[in-house]
Amino acid sequence: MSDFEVLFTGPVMPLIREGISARLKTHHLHEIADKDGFIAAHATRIRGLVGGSGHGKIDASLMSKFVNLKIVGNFGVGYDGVDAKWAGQNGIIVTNTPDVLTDEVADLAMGLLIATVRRLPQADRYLREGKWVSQGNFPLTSSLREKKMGILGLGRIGGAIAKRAEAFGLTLAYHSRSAKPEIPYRYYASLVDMAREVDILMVIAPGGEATRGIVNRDVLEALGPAGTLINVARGTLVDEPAMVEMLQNGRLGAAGLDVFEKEPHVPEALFGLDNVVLLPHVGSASHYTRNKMGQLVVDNIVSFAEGRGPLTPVAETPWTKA
Ligand code: NAP
Ligand code: 8YV
Repeated sequence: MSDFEVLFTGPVMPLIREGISARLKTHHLHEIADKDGFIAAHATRIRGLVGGSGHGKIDASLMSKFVNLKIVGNFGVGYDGVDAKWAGQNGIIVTNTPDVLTDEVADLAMGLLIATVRRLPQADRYLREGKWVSQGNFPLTSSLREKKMGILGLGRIGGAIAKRAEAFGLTLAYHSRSAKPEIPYRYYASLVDMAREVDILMVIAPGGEATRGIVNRDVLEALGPAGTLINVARGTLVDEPAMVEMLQNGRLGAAGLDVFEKEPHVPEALFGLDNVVLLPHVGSASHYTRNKMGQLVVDNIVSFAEGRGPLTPVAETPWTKA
């Protein structure tokens, strides 16, 4: 076995644990009671860290404890939990899991959209509570027919959502930092202008400081009482207190949310609202796709440790063969 040692910063799926441990020496920080003692004794031997979106931050203060750190493997395409800028400045590669989850998340986004507009969970509750018998038919709902959807972040997943939405007959527009000339949908340089023009705002841009609160009160006002917000990106993109208040007072029509600012904690005020559909961050959470993501984490770390380079380094930490 090589002298390339890897530290798991939190619990990982067995496929990752076994896949990396079969090739490299591994340690499990979350299973060690005296973490500071372990780091003091072993820090110089650690070349790789593996964590993920749900496993706490991998920030500069953590990475800087490991002077020989070379690679951080992130379980997820979104790597807002890793300080990739600092890693890049300090010669550390960060890898993520793009592409293998794109279709799964796009499917979930469309499912959440339909569930929100056609009120599927509410209809399910209505039936279970015996109201179909006691009160008659479930009230009519809003519709996707003749509707416009604006996509915030027309990247890999946003593009896959757009493909599906076209098949549903939606008229599409998008907002991102730059227009994409090859894309046939209308581009809005201003998010608030797009929100004013559409019925549905689909949020699927990266998290992190650059997008914090980008879906602000003005954007939500522009979307308005008949508007629907779907967020499958990160909770940090939306001004959550403003969103909750506006869903309560009807200034925003409805919301379908897979992500929240302080996961797994969700504002309790949302639980009592009838115009929201809430999911516990399950965009990529199928056995099939999580296995693909896990394998990509393993392949990145092992390929790098064996001198073949990372497979999917993030933009801030490009890799060039020495
Ligand atoms: P991607 O291919 O990098 O696409 C991101 C898009 O966002 C790009 O089109 C980019 O276009 C745009 N963008 C970036 N920064 C922006 C900004 N400041 N303002 C406006 N637009 C901006 O990423 P992806 O693979 O589609 O993934 C997107 C995100 O989805 C991930 O980062 C992750 O947070 C989230 N996600 C959530 C789940 C879930 O379970 N709910 C699962 C997977 C991913 P420009 O460069 O032109 O701005
Ligand atoms: C998470 C995600 O990785 O890929 C992303 O950016 O949000 C998800 O697929 C997943 O929740 C694991 O924490």
